[in-house]
Amino acid sequence: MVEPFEQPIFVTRPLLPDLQIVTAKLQEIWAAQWLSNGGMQHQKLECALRDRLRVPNLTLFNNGTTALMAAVQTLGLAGEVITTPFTFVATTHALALNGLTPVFCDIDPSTMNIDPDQIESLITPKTSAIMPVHVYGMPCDVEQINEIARKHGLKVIYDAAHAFDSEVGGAGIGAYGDITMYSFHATKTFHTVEGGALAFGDAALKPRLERLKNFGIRDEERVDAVGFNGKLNELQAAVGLAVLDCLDGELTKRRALVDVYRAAFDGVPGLTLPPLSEHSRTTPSYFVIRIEKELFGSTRDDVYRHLQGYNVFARKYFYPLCSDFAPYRHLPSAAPQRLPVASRIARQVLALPLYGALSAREVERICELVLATPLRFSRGTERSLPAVFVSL
Ligand code: T4K
Repeated sequence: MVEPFEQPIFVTRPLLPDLQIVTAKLQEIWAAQWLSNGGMQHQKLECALRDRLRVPNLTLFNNGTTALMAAVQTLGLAGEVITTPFTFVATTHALALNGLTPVFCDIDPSTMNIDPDQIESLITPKTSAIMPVHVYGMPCDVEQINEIARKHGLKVIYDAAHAFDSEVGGAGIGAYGDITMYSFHATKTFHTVEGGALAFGDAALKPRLERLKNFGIRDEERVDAVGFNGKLNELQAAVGLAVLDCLDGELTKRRALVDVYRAAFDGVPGLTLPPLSEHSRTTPSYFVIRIEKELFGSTRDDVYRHLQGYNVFARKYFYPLCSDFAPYRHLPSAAPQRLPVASRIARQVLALPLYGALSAREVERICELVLATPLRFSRGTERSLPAVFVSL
């Protein structure tokens, strides 16, 4: 019998560095009397992240959404951009807010990323770019996407909001595409409270991006682009430096918890676990299972509600699909019959709690609750718990 958790267990919790380390950095900021507009902490973080992410060029932003918008603007995209409906809505908004038409492409049933085999059929004379997302930190098929883009003369902007630590073929994920966006929101594995960055190969983009995020200002007397305020401030950059120092420990803990989940759910009929790949590395941003009622005996929503009854707040990332939201559902590419895989998977996904401060024992309890759901919500689907729980 599993007792409800005394404190709520959320899908994630921010990585909080030792407060004394943050305070010491705040003292440096106070001494410098420099709070924003590319100060010392900002410069240090930009260099540290460029090294850590192994990318040639990087520029910081105040969040991932403004970073994506700047990427779209600096590449001068127009017309249509092929993207995935299975993402957080900021991906789609970054296109629409810039007057672009998102064209939704169905997803791969295994990786849940944009299905590269379907991209070419969506290309029209109006297509200017592809915007794939490394969903849950799992790399897209970057080689095939790059090949399609090269063949058709399209730009590629990757949304790597979840993919800070992801790699393909030993290279950091930011090495692919024209521009890669990272989000450093508090809920991300690496964060600056709110923040983001763009990584890119072409060094000529850097001054343009820096102008865009600083109101388009060239110098004290010239403004030569319609820019906005996308700057990361010194306090947040300082938090980022402190978070970066403890990130490896967090990643190790999260990967160990992923193993606990995998061991508990391995072979359970109706539960699909995130795929494993020998050629790429996934950031442990989320642990997302897929639940098929016909085999598992309960729906995703049954499990979601059951967990809530025990003070566990899993999330249905990414349901509904972006193509189902009011601003986008009128688009021809948003029709559910054109997105059969994404439509099915969006009803099955459940992101379970994953963060370093959770203990293995807590994850085991969450697994037990997931597996016990049919006993509570459905009749005739009872099954015994795996051996790992016999001692609980
Ligand atoms: N592209 C993709 C693929 C993205 O996933 C995102 C953001 C973006 C682009 C845009 O990047 P940013 O502009 O945000 O940098 C959260 C985040 O707010 C959002 O950043 C993130 N994706 C999205 C997937 O998740 P919500 O509405 O689910 O957040 P919320 O407030 O419900 O938080 C989730 C859980 O985290 C809470 O249940 C408790 C916990 N939490 C949250 C915060 C903020 C904490 O424990 N402490 C905290 O401070 O969107």
